[in-house]
Amino acid sequence: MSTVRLTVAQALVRFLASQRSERDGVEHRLIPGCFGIFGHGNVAGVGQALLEAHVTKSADLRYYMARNEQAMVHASVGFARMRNRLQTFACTASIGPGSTNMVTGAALATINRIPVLLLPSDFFATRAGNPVLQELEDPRSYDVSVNDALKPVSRYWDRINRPAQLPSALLAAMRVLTDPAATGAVTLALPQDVQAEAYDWPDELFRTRVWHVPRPAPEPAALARAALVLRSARKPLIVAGGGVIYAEATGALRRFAEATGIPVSDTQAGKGSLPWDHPCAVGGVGATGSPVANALAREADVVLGIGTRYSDFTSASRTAFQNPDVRFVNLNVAAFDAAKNSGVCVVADARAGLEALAGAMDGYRVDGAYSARAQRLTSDWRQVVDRAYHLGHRPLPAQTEIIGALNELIGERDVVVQAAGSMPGDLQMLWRARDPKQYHVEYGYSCMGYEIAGGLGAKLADPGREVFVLVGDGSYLMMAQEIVTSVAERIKLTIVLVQNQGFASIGALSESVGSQRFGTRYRFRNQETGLLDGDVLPVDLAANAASLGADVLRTRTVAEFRAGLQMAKESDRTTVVYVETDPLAPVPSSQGWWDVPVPAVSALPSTQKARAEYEAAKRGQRTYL
Ligand SMILES: Cc1ncc(C[n+]2csc(CCOP(=O)(O)OP(=O)(O)O)c2C)c(N)n1
Ligand SMILES: [Mg+2]
Repeated sequence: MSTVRLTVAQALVRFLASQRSERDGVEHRLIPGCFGIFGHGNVAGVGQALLEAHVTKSADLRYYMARNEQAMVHASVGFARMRNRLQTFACTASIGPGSTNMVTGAALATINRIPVLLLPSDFFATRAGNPVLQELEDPRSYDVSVNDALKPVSRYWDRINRPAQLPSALLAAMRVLTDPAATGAVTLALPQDVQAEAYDWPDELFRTRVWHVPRPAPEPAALARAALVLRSARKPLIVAGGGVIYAEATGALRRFAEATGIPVSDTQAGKGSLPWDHPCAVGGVGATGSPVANALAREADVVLGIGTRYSDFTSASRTAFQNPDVRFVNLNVAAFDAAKNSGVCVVADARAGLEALAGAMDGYRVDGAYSARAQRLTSDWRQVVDRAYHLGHRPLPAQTEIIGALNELIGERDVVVQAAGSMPGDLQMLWRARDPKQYHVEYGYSCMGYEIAGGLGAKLADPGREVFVLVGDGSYLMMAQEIVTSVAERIKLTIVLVQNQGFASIGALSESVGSQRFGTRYRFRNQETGLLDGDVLPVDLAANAASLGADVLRTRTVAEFRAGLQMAKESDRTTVVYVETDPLAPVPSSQGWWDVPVPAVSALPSTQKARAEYEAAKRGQRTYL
């Protein structure tokens, strides 16, 4: 057996550069690059290995420097989501805070079922000279490290205490990254001393390896059970989730919907599964969905969930589907999701499953009156959206007008990126998606701070598309620093910075639960009331963005905003289009509910009133047993 002598980190880099993924006969680099921030934990290990690979051309793994470790995980997720989970990035971080900064990113990746490879550094395996700077000491055991915090948020987690452990860990990591049912964050913790240790590696470790991303077909008996239930349906509704898009099943979905006439609603991850103006498209479903999809959901006798995990937003906290006889048929690559709501489980790839289901449903078509009702509701709703897009709200524009302006300007293949605040809800309700990759809203973790970093990854994944990041002032304040990375790498983003002086979202939620918008505005502390309801703060986020190297366009009216967007689109530099909006401007109602418990006892009349409404709404909650 011929071997090559390399350090653990050098072997890791060489291995990662040789991995490929394949689906439908098309191969890709599985891990085309590595984000990182160096510290004493990785500068001489993984850092040296990346440098040596570059200088000696022994491995091709480009290094991208991020400005925050959480953000580099977000960027990797943005990248992997754009590439339909067939490719992702590695992320190297130093010991301690660099590594724990990745915990939030890892949770986001795992919850959204998006692959990302995390390489946190760890304390000395030999324990020579411990505690090393930033080491957590647990008096009960030296076998504890802060990287253990990554265990519950990783789908595979390992620590490489000896070089010989590396090959099996690497193979397990690649298997999980490329398994659509198991994927998420994968963590290989790398002790600082082990990274630099040399070992004689078998040549075979570095051969090109192709990881086949499967399209499992449904079991015939499961397919028959699903078809039996679906054929009995008089008012069926499809819920299209992210799995439809990741599996590139949008064409199969369109054909299935056209053949059967079943209306198609979508989730935050599934929006764009059908173009918004397709005759079968009825918009977003659930707490922030469209009233069209929600009206159909209320009556549906069979719900066909495809690639959805039925989050509380999708099910309106289990109030969306109110037909007492409602049954679920769930097509999902993960058995865990397929089994939800006591559904008929069809464990399969979304595309393979839809194609098989189309065959099994041959000849079935929904009643003409049902389709006509869906279309009537849809055309009424379109007028509501048109009005929200052109509200003419004064003196500050409404957020719905900003969304409308962007929707009308964005190119067919361009991408909008968002994650948290009041925008995901407004977007799910109002956005007219034309392309399956256009609507990039991270709503599994709804993580403030994903926007700019995730947008960076999305643009890196597909430089031919314009990427428009929508970010609220709250999210911007949490994580704007990747503007610097975008400038340094010349990865152009258009960032729409929506300033409404605080949390419009949680403010409205607070009011609805009787908490009077307490603590949701960015204001001076008022000496009279003792609350944060004083004057507006002298904060200038546009100036902040300019200081990070972006071009900045300050706009005040919708007309100025439209002109600014156009200029930003034509520019080849990262541009922030800044606009102030009215957080209290009206938004159409989704007719959906979200379960946020209101205190059962309170001295505040606002809370008591909200509690009464809460108890009434709670009675509509179903168990779907
Ligand atoms: C990291 C993180 N912390 C807290 C929250 C809870 N949260 C959801 S939206 C929101 C406010 C967002 O403010 P902003 O970005 O200005 O958007 P707006 O609500 O004003 O549209 C908060 C605090 C979250 N989603 N993510
Ligand atoms: Mg805000």
